[in-house]
Amino acid sequence: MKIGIVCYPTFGGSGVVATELGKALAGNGHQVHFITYSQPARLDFFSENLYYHEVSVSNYPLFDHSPYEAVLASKLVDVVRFEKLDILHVHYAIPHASAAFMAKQILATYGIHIPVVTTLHGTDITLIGKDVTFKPVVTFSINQSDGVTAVSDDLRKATYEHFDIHKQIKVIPNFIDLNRFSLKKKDHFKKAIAPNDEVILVHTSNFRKVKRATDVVKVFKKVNDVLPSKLLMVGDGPDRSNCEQLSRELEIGNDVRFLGKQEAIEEILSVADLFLMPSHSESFGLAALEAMACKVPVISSNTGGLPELNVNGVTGFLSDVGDVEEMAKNAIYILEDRERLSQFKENALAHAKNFELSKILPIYEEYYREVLEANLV
Ligand code: GMT
Repeated sequence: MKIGIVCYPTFGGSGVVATELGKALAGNGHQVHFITYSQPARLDFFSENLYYHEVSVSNYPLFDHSPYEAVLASKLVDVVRFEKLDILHVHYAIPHASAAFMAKQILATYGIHIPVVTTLHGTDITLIGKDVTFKPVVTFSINQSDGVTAVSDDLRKATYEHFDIHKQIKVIPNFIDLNRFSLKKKDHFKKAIAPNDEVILVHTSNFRKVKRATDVVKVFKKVNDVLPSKLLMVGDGPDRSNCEQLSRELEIGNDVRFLGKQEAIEEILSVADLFLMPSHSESFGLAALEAMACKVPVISSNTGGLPELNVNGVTGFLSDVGDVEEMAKNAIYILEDRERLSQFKENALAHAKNFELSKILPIYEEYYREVLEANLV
């Protein structure tokens, strides 16, 4: 198949999923065309089946805000026509689904009928999408998509709850490439971070408010009071300085390292004993799956799709959003006993295997075929 993929080319989860999916599809012999405003973060190499089309955003002085949706739609028309794509797969509803709808209408005037699959990732539904400023467009463009997928059952339910959707939504969970995300031998790094064999806790995110990264610091403080431990904070974003400030105030600054944005997440996860994800909202929690694949158990909130990923008492523990007391208690329970810790680590990997790329990729391929067949003209 010739597949067009539209996504945010950033470090965010939806961009990562879209890019990894495109790479895997290309590996399976499909021709994959990425259409984004800059090179996706994990697409910095050459492959004969992968193409990248840049959407250049105009800076014409009349525009206070560039009309990205219009240039994206024009680019989609161009790529579909001249590369003869079979299907468009857009990740994140805003504004990709509506841009694809517009492109589809324009293409119809050329006698080209291209099906559009929209994958909902989370905040496009649960946070920003349901805001009145976007809601009519999001509702319309989901209903106009030829196929709709959501990354968890919870997100599917939330979509039906918040929007008037009359389309079937198929749940296709996110996936993990176990060749990349697996426990690596990183003894030197471990020694440098925890010279006295302290346990290592890790948090990775974009430090947006929704991640509640300051709860990570609060949980760690309680763990650090009873267990020799270190915390690695990976990523960057609006809440990072609040976390830095809080760790100074709590006098744990020497045990907390802020590593900023990192590419080789799997190497950092390879030295970790526990992953913390206290998010306010999380449709899936890809970062937690990456941790589990590297044998790291997870302490998370019980919001959104997290209970579908983190099995309470098996791969880690779930608590109510903001319950730092219970999160710390559970973290200590896992970490204080090396044998127990090692059982949780095994369980985390065993469950991560259910989301292996090789299991999820055929589901997407089959879904494309179904949508194509249903839309034959
Ligand atoms: O969580 C973020 O800040 C990024 C966001 C995105 O849209 O890129 O992630 C969402 O999509 C990921 C991939 O499907 C999911 O793993 C995340 O749980 C989801 N984030 C939220 O729902 C807050």
